[in-house]
Amino acid sequence: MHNLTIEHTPIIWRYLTPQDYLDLDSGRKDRPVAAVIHGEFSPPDRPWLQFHSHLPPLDGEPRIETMFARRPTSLERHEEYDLLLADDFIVGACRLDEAGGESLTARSERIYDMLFEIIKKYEYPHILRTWNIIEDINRDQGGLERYRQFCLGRYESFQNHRPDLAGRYPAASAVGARSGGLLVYFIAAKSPGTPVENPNQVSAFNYPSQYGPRSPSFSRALIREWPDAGPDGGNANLYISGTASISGHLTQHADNLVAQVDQTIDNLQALADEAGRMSGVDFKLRKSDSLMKGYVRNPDSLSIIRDAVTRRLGADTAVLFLRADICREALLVEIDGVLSA
Ligand code: 3EB
Repeated sequence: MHNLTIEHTPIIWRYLTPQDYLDLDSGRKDRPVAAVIHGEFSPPDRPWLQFHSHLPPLDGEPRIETMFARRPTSLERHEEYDLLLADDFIVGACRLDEAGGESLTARSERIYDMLFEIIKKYEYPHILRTWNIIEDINRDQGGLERYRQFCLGRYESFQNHRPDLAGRYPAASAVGARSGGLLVYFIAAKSPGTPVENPNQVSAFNYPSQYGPRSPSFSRALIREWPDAGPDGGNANLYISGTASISGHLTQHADNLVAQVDQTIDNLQALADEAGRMSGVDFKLRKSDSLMKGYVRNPDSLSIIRDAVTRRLGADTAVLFLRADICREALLVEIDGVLSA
């Protein structure tokens, strides 16, 4: 079905303004595969995945996080999920709203069941990266915080469908929105990546039970080397999970924004170093084609956080700051991203 001369490239990420996004030409060589819309902007349908994150950019300007790849693609729309199929990877977006009496635990298990059924049916068995956006993530419901319910349902689904992935989970982020129900979007591939753990943190899947009845099912980062080089000559992506001011398993610097940023960036650096040690690829945090997202709990803290991040990462690294809740009450900021090398 696909063309015989497929050019493989890494997935390339960009943050676009609405105008640049509207100007995208679907005939270009690097085709858009997915667009995560942050903020209020509703573009017309295009032949790739488009959906809203429910996480508004803190500067008030909508931004479209667009993924490109030099591949033939096709789009499928379903009632509860949309899917973009490329040749050796897919990007999916699964949604469940808050209607009905179902607990978030049950809903989280069901959305992961959906994900596992998709990757089985379409034969993309390796989940590289997930993003989990959870309405009202810190609210207690029926005696258990919704984030902890989410972790419980996700864990059950992993156990039921893919017990082989225990300890080899995808990279992930899990943050809170004010609306939108439950959104899980993901990249899965025909061939695997390499999970990375942070030597300075307890692996999240080994967190003790004080953080909830089941530990979070994610790896701190994941290395993916694609078959051929992208426009800047590199062929590797490092997907870095949501990273915060945690060392060991303990939250650090509960009341100190700048110290939380510093601890977070130390953790990001530790992951880039560890990924480099494992793969021989030189992943750099300070680089113009690194793309980071900063999740900020309190909009009033944006300027302090942004200054602290810029002091460490320099002005070349693109960081998009979004309003989001974070899965531990004392965490004020979390950063994730993708590095290319
Ligand atoms: C942490 O390090 C912060 O449950 O999928 C970060 C990234 C966090 C992913 C998840 C949670 C998740 O524990 C929280």
